[in-house]
Amino acid sequence: MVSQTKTLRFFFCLFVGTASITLNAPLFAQNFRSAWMWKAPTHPYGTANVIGDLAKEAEMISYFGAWGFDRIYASLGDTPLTDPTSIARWNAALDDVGMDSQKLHGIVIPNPTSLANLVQTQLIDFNVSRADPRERFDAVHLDIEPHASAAWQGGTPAERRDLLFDLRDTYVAARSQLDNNGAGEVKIYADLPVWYDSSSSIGWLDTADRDQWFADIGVPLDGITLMAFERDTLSSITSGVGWEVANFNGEVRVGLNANEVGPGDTFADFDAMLAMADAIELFYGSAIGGIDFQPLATFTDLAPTPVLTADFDEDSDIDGADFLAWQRGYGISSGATLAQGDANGNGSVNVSDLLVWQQQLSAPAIAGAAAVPEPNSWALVIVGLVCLLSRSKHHQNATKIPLAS
Ligand SMILES: [Ca+2]
Ligand SMILES: [Ca+2]
Ligand SMILES: [Ca+2]
Repeated sequence: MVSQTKTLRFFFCLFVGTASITLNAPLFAQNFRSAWMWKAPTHPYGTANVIGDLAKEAEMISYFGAWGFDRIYASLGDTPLTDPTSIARWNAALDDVGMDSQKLHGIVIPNPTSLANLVQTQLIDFNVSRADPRERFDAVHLDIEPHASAAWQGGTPAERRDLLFDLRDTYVAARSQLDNNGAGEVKIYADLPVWYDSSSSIGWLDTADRDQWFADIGVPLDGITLMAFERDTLSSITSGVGWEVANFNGEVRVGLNANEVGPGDTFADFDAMLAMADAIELFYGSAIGGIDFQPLATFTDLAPTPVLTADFDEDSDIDGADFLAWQRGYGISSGATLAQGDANGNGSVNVSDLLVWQQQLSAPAIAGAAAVPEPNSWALVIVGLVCLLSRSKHHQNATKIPLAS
């Protein structure tokens, strides 16, 4: 009992000490990357296998940090109805590390009424029921592909243009549904192929007609991701996305296809795809919002598994000394080392690194590790810390996403 009391007093002092560190954390230092996280029930990192499993959720979010993700597009279906507790936890955990949670909808035929109903029942009802804003979705992410429909493939150019106006009206319906039902703060992002502006297969009346359509979708949408698929040079990608980057009124990101990696394919290997992502970001700078990978499942198969370690002092255990190293380093936004508390190797020290420490403390995996004291007490400290640190998050979000002009 004596040792337990002393231990608790020690943690209490730690907690009080933490309150004195700055609450204005610097910007989350990273590239701006993301991926489409589909249900993928046969893949360990499909939402079907991650959401609802606390340990896998935390592992996934630590990996997001290591890969430089600033948001995730997750296909969750009606899980906000069937398992709201897990969705709330997932959204809050992403929020705590400065990531946006975007609810992904993959649809072929644009339909304003059915999308408005989906957004109402699967997102708005959930969001308005959560008192804690950390638990809410930040955005709807729409992957609507009329060009994949039979109507498009068998249609005339004029009929394809009509389908794109249905698409525009579907975006507008989602925006109205959010605005009119207490969810006006929720953003909308959409995926587009790179060629809607340039293909003669679409019966635009003239360039003004095309320009007006893009201007129209810029009203309901906050941003678009242009799917630059089957293009293996920087110049072929910039020729596909350049018009939209210059003209779309909102954020533009570029999507790369992780399914096009291998000998003889678009990218010879994973490193070649990442090098292209770097080249695109270097070329456009802040004129684009970032690079997205489709899909997350394949991306994770290709990417080296990030090394996550919370043994910051490298003495082969995970304990309070490592926590203190993290606490001293907390807030470093770039160039952080392991010794400073960067558990996921992304150069910054934040709650994501604390989650790694928490996981490894409660499940010590290092050979010869000493007995770990009082994980429940540590959990209390973490709960308090996460509450404190999350207060600064919305300040970060307000400034972190560059907009195309
Ligand atoms: Ca284009
Ligand atoms: Ca250690
Ligand atoms: Ca880190």
